[in-house]
Formats: sequence, structure tokens, C-alpha cells
Amino acid sequence: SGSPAFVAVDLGATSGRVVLGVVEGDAGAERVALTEVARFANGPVEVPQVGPDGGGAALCWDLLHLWRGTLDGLRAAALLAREQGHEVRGVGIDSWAVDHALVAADGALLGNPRHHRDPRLAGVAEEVLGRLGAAGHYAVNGLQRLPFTTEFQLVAGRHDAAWPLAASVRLVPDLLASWLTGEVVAEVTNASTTGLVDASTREWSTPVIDALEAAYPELATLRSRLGDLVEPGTVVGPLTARVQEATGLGAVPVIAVGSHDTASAVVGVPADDARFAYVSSGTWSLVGVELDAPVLTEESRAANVTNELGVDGTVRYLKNVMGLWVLSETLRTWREQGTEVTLADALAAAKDAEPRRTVVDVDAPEFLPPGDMPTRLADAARASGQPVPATVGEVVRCVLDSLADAYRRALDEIVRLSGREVDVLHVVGGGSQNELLCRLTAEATGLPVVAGPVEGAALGNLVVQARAVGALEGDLAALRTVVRRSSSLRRYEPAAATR
Ligand code: LRH
Repeated sequence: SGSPAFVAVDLGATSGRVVLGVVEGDAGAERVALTEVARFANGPVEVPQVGPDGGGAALCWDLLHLWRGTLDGLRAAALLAREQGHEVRGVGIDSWAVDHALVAADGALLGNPRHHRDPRLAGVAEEVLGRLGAAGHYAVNGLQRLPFTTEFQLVAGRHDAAWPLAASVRLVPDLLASWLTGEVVAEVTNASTTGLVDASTREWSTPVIDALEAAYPELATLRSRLGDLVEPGTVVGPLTARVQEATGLGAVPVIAVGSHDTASAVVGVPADDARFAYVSSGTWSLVGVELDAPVLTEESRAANVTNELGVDGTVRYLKNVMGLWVLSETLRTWREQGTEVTLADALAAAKDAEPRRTVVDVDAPEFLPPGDMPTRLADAARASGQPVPATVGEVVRCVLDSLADAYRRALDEIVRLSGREVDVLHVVGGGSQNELLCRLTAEATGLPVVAGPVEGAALGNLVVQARAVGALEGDLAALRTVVRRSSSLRRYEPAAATR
């Protein structure tokens, strides 16, 4: 008869995916067979703001498009499972972090969530941390300074017409889970990216929330608008009758997973012992290690390393590196200028380009907003007295050399500050398919790189669901053994990495 099956909804900043995972094999030898049943585009949408403030534009997410993609994906998953004779026993959702939706008391969605690359966030973090005290703040929430952490977005939006109407603030996976089940929770790995969670206790931080409420009177009732925190593995609730009908799934439970995509991706790291670092490589590159407890020292704050919460009580001690966003925006810019360059052609040209001819700081703020990356790269090259990348090969090589260099710098600090010894670097996510980048990363860091699984976040999502209903057992190490059996991996040795 059939095997237990689970559906992962994995929403990235450039695409959403729905994946059916079937747990196959005898106890102790399980693997998860993945089938991608739906994929849909995602990305920032610029919406004009007319009215009293006049003339501006908001960068938003198209939430209803994601909702439709999710429902279509669930329907496709139900169909495939039925055809194959498997029983769907759970649905889990993960997405990019920090961005929040506002929901009114009657359940209405109050507009689309702002995108974390929205220009109105410039300068807000500095203002807030100046008032609250950056050092004390870090000692509680442990977060690196990023302009778009939810708390800064809340401050930036405190005068919005929608804010007083908002009874509930929900991150994207929690919002979708509430639409699927009628139940509202705040899953903790994602909540840890809001800035409002105590990294040591894994609870909402009363001192941090009180301080924000006091500094910004419009936020006075913030605490009451936050959901109850749950850990990954918690059942949120069964699909509503309406959703069951729309998707053809039965009364399947929605299970809270590491709903921050990076948390699920870290579960999906196929490590076989603790001496590993990872790059979760997608639109962003998240470079870090897994720890048992946060590092909240002043040194760690100065180095701008973050302590996001992971599955099973772990801490994701990591840094955001600008990631393949710089490359995708480069290709988009060329396309808009009338030159279509495929990713494959771009990478082939970069492979033949001169190594490390131009290496810039891709984490500089000018690379955060959407726009003309080739021009920004040229400006950064000029400003640092390096040759301006001109050909496709030179530009793309500059991006990849610069990313590998940023990985090395981040990793050096993370290893130094955590004291964790690392002898392998796992690259998971879409970027693990980028052979040249993997090779350059091995070369830059001096570590062997193990690339894969491509669908690390979906796998991490699926195994946590499977464990929650008893279809898998064990700790993170045991789940990672299942991940390893379920993935095809590729290894890049630093010595063999020539150019
Ligand atoms: C990666 C990610 C990252 C966050 C960013 C907003 O998708 O979740 O961990 O910092 O998006």
C-alpha cells in the first residue's frame, strides 16, 4: 500500500515551489522522494503611492499570486499522491523572512506586504537603534543590523493608514497557514527575524517590545497584535473544509516547520557531523554555522553576525551575503536593455574570464535595491581603483568572485566568534547548481564544498513534518541522514579548484 507523503510549500524571493515528498524505505533507511508539482514566479512589484504623501512608490509582494500558486500546487500534489497511491499526511510552509502582512479584526488582508527592499527603509534602522541602544538590543535579540528587520519595517509603517486597523501582524508563512486552517500562530524560527524575539529564551521579548512601544506611540499595542509562538513540529490545524474542497486534499494537518526558509534549508544540510558550515544559496546567500546557544557578545555585534533561531532549539549563527540577487538583477538589466543573456551563457563566459580581475564588496548597500547592477559594479570597481568589468564574462565573473570573497570573509568571522571548528562547507539551494561559484567558493575558503540538495529548504520542511507525525524519528542528525540518502551531492576540493 501507499507511503506517507507530505507537501512542502517553499516560497523564495524569486520563485515559489510546491513539492510532494514521499517517505520511502524501511525504518532506519528512509529516504524522501521529491516531485516538484508547481513552480511560480515571485518578485517585487512596484506600486505607485498617490495621495497626501504624493508621488512615491511602494515595493510590495503580490500575495494573492502566491496564494493562488499555493492552492494550485496543493491541488497538483493531491492529484499526484492519489495517482501514486500515497496518503498526504501534512502540509508545511516556509518562505523568505521578515516581511509582514497586516490583517484586520474581521480577517481582511490590509494590502500587500512591503518588500524588504522597499526604499522607505533607508536610515530607519539607524534611527531606531540610536533611540533604543544598539548594544542592549543585540544582547537580547542577537540580530545583525539589516535595514529591513521587521521591527524597522513596523517603525517605517507606523503612520500608514492601514496600521491602526491591523489586529494581527503575520509573517508570510503564518498568514498562509492561517488562510489554510483558520488558526493563527507565529512560528518561532521566522519570528526570530522580526527583532522582537529573545534569542536566549525563544519567547517574544517584553523589554524589546516595550521599548519600541514607548519610543513610537503609534506602535503602542504592538504586543497584542503578535501571535502565540510555536516551535517547528507543532500542528497548526487541519485544512478548512473550504480548502479541502479547493485542493482535493482531506482534513490534512498544516504543520509548522522551520517556516523561515533558511531554517528549513539548514535542516536540509546533508552534514554527517557537527563540523560543518553552510551557505544557503538563493536570492540571498546565508553563510553560517549551527550552534546550541546564541553568541551575544559585543564582538559579535561589531562583526554584525546574526543569531536566528533554528529547528530543535538550535541557533543559526550567520551573515546575510547579497547572493545571486546581484546576478539575477544583472541579467534582468541586460534583458531590459535589449540583450538577452541566458544564465548558462553568462556562466560559460565567466568561466573563461580572467580570475579575480575585479573583486568588489557585494554587501555594500547600493546592491540591495532592484536596479542596474552592471553600472553599480562598474562604479564600485572605479571607486576601488580596479578595472571596470565590461564584457558579459567580466561582469559575471566579478559577481561570482566577489560573492566567493564575501563568503570567505563572513566565514572567517563566524568561525572565529563561535569557536566552531569547520572542515566542510555545504552549499544548499538553487545556487548549489552553479558549478563555477561552488568551485570559486572552495578556492576562496580553502574548504571542500559539498553542493546540494538543490531543494534544501523543501527537504528540510518535509522531514520536520514527517517527524511530527511519526513517519520519521530522531534528532537533527537523524533527519540529516535521511536528507543525505535523498540527495545527489557534488564535492569540490579546494586544491583542485584552479580558476
Ligand atoms: C532568504 C531570506 C533570508 C532573509 C531574507 C529576507 O530567503 O529568508 O534568510 O534575511 O530572505
